[in-house]
Amino acid sequence: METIAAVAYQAGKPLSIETVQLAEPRAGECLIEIKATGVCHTDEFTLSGADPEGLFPAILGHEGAGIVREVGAGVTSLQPGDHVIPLYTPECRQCEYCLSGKTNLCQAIRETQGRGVMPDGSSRFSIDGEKIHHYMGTSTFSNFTVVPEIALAKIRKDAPFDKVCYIGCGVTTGIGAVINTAKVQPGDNVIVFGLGGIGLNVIQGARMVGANMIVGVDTNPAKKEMAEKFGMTHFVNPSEVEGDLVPYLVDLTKGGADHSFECIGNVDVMRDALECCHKGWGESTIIGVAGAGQEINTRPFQLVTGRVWRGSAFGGAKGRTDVPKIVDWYMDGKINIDDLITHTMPLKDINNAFDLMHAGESIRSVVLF
Ligand code: NAD
Ligand code: AHE
Ligand code: ZN
Repeated sequence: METIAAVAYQAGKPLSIETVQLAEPRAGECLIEIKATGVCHTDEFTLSGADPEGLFPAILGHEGAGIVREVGAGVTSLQPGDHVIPLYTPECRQCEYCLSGKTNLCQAIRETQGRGVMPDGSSRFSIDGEKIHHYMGTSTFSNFTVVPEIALAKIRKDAPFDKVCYIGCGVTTGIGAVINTAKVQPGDNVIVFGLGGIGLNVIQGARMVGANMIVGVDTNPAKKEMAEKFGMTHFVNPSEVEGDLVPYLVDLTKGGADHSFECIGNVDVMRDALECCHKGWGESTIIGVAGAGQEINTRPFQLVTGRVWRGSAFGGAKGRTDVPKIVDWYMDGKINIDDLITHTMPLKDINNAFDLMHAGESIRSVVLF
């Protein structure tokens, strides 16, 4: 069949709207009609050329929601008409990782996903016979896409696609990092670096679990108002702090954060996020994704004296199990997604989403098909 998609031909260049050939789903795969997709900073990261796994040409996008239109041989858990959220972190429920009970990082198809192909090593996308790569196993910047069954969370049919698509990455990543990865406790003091589409969901999660101080750090003062609405108690603009940021934050939190979160992808900020943690027990969770060749630094003394450095992917969530529950939280009014979706646009205008992100004007842009 043919579909319309935004194709990334080259790093640093705008996406190109193209008619793309899409092969039918093979065994264990489903054809999905994408109804809406968010644009995450990770899409920008890969498009920029900084992603060591970035491949071109590719169809980016990993924050979608849609409807199963066709299932391949052997698919048992889904049928045409089911509403789904594609998962860049699948949940096969069979691999060593899924069975460990220690991680959400299912490895069943990670290797082929990183090579931009389906589990059998081939791509379903092409233009005039030229292969187009998949991205993160999801490729939601396409009206139709093919996704393995193990990478699809079945969700309730009354959930609006244009809102719950954000659960496909940003919402789950932010709230999940607080609940699943860091396990923030009531009364904890929390510092969040970066108040974008991820950081604001960290703030929302911290408020949900009953954190005490929720300090937000961002170089863009325009983020303050929204962050306060989501539960931020103190705002810090690093450019307005006299002297070093770390001692300022340690002082503000009377000894340091119980938990900090880096939601930017800046390795220097990652260091600050660790070092502003409380001596003896403070834990810093890295969510931001840093470019090829970049490394984090600190004095080992920071760890010797009790601070902990960890990371979180997809908020530690097991997608097929947890995503439908997060959709319920939204439908029950327990979490706010609507206010974070600041812009919507048709696919033909998807490059505007990247412009708005670069300008710091959007939280989440959602493309509607
Ligand atoms: P975003 O662009 O919406 O937000 C980034 C925020 O950081 C902006 O508000 C910006 O003003 C702020 N910022 C930039 N430089 C800063 C600095 N030096 N100090 C303080 N604030 C600064 O991005 P997003 O969609 O929220 O994504 C954030 C990061 O999380 C990205 O690196 C993205 O790739 C990553 N991410 C990781 C996961 C995961 O599973 N680990 C999932 C989604 C996104
Ligand atoms: N390709 C990058 C890694 C990017 C990365 O860390 N991705 C996160 C999700 S970001 C979603 O917005 C993730 O899930 N990581 C775990 C994994 O297995 O990729 C690189 O540096 O190579
Ligand atoms: Zn993302």
